[in-house]
Formats: sequence, structure tokens, C-alpha cells
Amino acid sequence: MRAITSLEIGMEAPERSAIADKGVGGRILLVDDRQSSYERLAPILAAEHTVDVEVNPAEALFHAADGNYDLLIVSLSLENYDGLRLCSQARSLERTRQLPILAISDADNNARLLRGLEIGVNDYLLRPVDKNELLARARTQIRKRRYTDHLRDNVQNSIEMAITDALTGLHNRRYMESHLSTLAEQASSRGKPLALMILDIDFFKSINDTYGHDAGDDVLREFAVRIRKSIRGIDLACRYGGEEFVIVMPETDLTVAGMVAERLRRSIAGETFAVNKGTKRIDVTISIGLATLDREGEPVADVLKRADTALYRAKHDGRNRVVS
Ligand code: GH3
Ligand code: MG
Ligand code: MG
Ligand code: MG
Repeated sequence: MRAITSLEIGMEAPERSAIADKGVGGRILLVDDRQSSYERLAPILAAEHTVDVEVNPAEALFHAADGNYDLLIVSLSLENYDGLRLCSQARSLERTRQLPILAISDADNNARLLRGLEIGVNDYLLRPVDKNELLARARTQIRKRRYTDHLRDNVQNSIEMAITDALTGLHNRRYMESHLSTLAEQASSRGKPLALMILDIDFFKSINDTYGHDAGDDVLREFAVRIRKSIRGIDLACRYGGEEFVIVMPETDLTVAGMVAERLRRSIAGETFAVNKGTKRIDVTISIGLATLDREGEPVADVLKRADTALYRAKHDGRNRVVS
């Protein structure tokens, strides 16, 4: 692959960065095996964008797939290769499916152009290519691409926010409830155990009352950090309510879950929590109620209920303990 850089086409670096600042400058892969053609087109594009020229169409897809490009420009009149086939392959490949394609076609080849549009080519230009038209169409495709990316990021963020507890970064109750029954069904159908624990901070109200609400928040955040450290990737931890957390552990029986719970309980009681910007360290303890899925097809609500009853007993028996 031959990269046409600003130096090669004699353009000063500040000029390029001024254009990049406007946010339109993108990365373009130009697939063209006719020297007379790409030697004219690439410098035009390079005035606003970073351009790589690929003269070997068979290689082009490979580069398009991992080159992080914003736009693929394909000459349909390649000498030894079908430019349309390249476009169609790009559309069927996961990594290039969303990559905009601008086709360049000979003026006398309308049928091929129509086929290209059917395949999913986003826009086209006819030869002889007009400089300003090329730049305008490239710009439009790159802008659209940026906008779509932006929308996708926003959707992604909204989904994250809907399933995440803002204070601790753990999953929220809604997320856990929507996944718990699936986890239980999977465990049942595979004949694997499933353990569930409810963790509740002891006398949390008095932490708030004594050190302030912000200190309470510090404790919740630090508790979430310690929970994360003590679970496996397949475990599901969530903030279930105020100072109550739930951990679901697939493929874990009561004995192992009891050990995990006890280790966590001890680590909380054994190391003080920093609050109020680290100016104070306070003692925190937790109580844990533990239950497992007992029989195939048992409703998860029943398991949760038993874990909650166990938690109640842990509180009643003096707190800072695990009960199953
Ligand atoms: P127990 O040992 O029986 O669990 O007593 P507790 O004081 O921990 O339980 P209680 O349910 O009486 O109090 C829970 C408190 O948690 C009450 C509520 O104000 C506080 N709380 C709930 N959510 C938050 C929060 O996001 N931040 C802070 N700082 N406090 C919270
Ligand atoms: Mg309570
Ligand atoms: Mg509590
Ligand atoms: Mg509580």
C-alpha cells in the first residue's frame, strides 16, 4: 500500500491541521490501480484528508477492515479486478459493513453504477472527476459517518446509564432482575448450582448520622470496589437498594458461596473505610444472607426470598455474620 502524505504532495503541515480542526478531515482508502487516475485523485483528497492508496484491490478489503477508515473510495473500472465485487464484499463483512463507499465510474457504464447502488454503495462520481465534486461528496460521506458514530455512542451511553447504578458503577436492580431468571434457567438446564447473596451494611443509618451523608456515599463506593475485587467475571453484582447489594454466582454451590461470603465479610470488617476525602477512617461491618437454587425450575423470587430471610436472621443474631 502506498500512503500519500502531505509532504509528497507539497502541502504545508499547518494548512492540513487547520482543515483537520474543522473536523471534516478523515481517513480515506482509495482503491485504484490506474496510476494516471490515483495520481490525480489522491492529491486532491489529501488537501483535506489523510489518504492511503491501494493499487492491489485484492488487498483492499483487508486494509479497509483494520485500517480505521472513514471512507472507502473504489474505482469501478479497475484493470484486473471487479470493483463491484469489492464493494459487495465490503458490505458483507462485519468490520466494513458501516464503512461509507464512494464509487468512481466511467460515464458510459450506467448498468454497473446501478448495480453498485443496489449493493449498497453510498454515492458515486463519474469520470472525468471534477475536483470540487470529489471533495464535496467525500466530505458529505465523512460527516454522515461521524454523525452516525455520534448517535451510536449516545445510544450506547443511554443503555449503560439505564443499567448502571450511578453512585457505585455496579449494575442496578433493574439489570439484575432482568438477568436473574435467565441465569437461573441456564443453571437449571445445565444441572449446575447457582448461589445468591444479599449483603447489607450494618447500622448504615448511624454512619450517615455520625459522619454525614457524603461519608455514607464514600462507604457505598468503597464497598462496591471491594465487592468487585472479590468476585469472578461470571458473577453478577448489583446495588439492590440503598445500602443493600446482591451478588449472583453461577456454578457455585452453598459451600463455596459460604466461603466467598465469609471472606468478603472478614475483609470489610478487617479494613477500615476512608471517608470525607480520606480525613477519617471508620469501621464498617456487613451482614450477608445466602441461598442457592434448590430445584430445577424454582422461581428465582423464591431464592431471593430465602436469601432475604437469612439476612434478617444475620441481623437478628447480632450482625457482622453470614447466614444461609
Ligand atoms: P441495619 O444494620 O439493620 O441494616 O441498619 P441500617 O441503619 O443499615 O438500616 P436502615 O434500613 O435503617 O438504614 C439504611 C439507611 O441507608 C437509610 C438511608 O438513609 C441510607 N441510604 C440509602 N441510600 C443511601 C445513599 O445513596 N447514600 C447514603 N449516604 N445513604 C443512603
Ligand atoms: Mg434495614
Ligand atoms: Mg443496613
Ligand atoms: Mg438495608
